[in-house]
Amino acid sequence: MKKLSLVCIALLCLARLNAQEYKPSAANLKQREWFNDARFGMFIHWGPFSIPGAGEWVMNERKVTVENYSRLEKFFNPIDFDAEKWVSTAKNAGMKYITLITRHHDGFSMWDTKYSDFNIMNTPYKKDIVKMMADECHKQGIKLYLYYSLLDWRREDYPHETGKTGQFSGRKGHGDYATYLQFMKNQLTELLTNYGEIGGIWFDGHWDQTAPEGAADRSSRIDWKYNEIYGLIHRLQPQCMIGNNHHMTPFAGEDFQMFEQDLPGENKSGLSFQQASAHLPLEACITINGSWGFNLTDTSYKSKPALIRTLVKSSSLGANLLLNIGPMPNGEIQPEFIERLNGMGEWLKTYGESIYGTTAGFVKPQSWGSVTQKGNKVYIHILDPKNASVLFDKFPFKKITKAYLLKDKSAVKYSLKNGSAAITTGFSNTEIDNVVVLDVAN
Ligand code: JFZ
Repeated sequence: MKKLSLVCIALLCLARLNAQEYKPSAANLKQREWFNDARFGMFIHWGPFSIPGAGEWVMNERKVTVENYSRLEKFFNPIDFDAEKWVSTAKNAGMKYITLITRHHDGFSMWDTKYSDFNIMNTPYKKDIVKMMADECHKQGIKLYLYYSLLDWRREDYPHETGKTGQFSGRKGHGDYATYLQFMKNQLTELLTNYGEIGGIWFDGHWDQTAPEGAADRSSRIDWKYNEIYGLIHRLQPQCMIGNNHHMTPFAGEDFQMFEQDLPGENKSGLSFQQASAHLPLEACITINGSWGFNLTDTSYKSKPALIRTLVKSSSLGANLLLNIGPMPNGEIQPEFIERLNGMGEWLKTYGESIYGTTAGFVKPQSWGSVTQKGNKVYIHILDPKNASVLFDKFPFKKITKAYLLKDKSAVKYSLKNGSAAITTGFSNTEIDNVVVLDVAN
């Protein structure tokens, strides 16, 4: 009996260890570093859901049955899609990677998959979007990350009975997670085998099986068996970073942490009660208007200055900004998005030094602006130009050897006494961000 319980305890410990112990490979750590330096990426929400022009949740929101939704397959014919244009748009915006929807909750696969008929090859378009994007990204030196939904509003084997969403799709059968899991593994194997190097997989949909964000108990109603999914991904492509938009503390096996419509540590969306990880790379995904997928009536576009300030603020919190576009059903990106992206790229030509490769500032964002750092340089981003000066009570460096505007290198007045630093600003201009560079030493 005693022996048996000892064996049980040993087995339990082993199981715990297995669940918790995850040692990222050297290639993975290197990719995380690259990601941390990248700071700016493009999220692309696109697929047959773009056709109704009502966002990517249209199937659920309009209570469209699987049968009726399937009609979209015959309409999806994005004749104006041009991978070269999309990737250069991202590149011109100063973005370093693209996160592309491969399969959203509606279950449509944007690539030539053997495991579902509801895919791009069965549309009039008949061309593998993921392949075209992967080839072009590799050609232009942009890393490709893939969004993959864990939740499916269409498949019978997805555990839909316990799902929070997808209840109006007309499914009658019983979910069967074992076959659904195998399906996901098969599809992920395709994505990680046929499209060259993939920067990461961006999972989403876990929350379909939990109480809402903010609830005390967010445990999942199903066991997703992430160790099997994550193990497969890291085996196929060790550098491939795994992130999961579960809005919780990262699980073992995950390589970055994302925040949805929020900067880390803020919870304006009501989706981000989780704390920012102290050691994993962070990413904030944000929309340009209020929608992820193309929305014909959503004209609430954030201004270029607002978007630039969000990029600055996320950098100052040590996070990447994954800025979303929802291209139109014909494959074109709407002019309001292009205009803002180009504007951000222009700004980054001058100010990129204070964004790329930086780490979080020694202080959190303040009412006047925020701070990023790189080596012996501290970048003070004065986002509110009304401020006459900026004070740091506990300046963490012993010396400031020089202070100047990043824009034109013109000198800026400063003082450093008894550990307190003051930067005289008082810029009477309308700059989006007056970046003051401090050369510091210890
Ligand atoms: C998820 C997706 O549902 C959405 O379509 C988009 O892809 C975004 C990036 O990620 O957003 C969510 C996730 C959870 C909830 C709402 C939107 N939720 O729990 O209410």
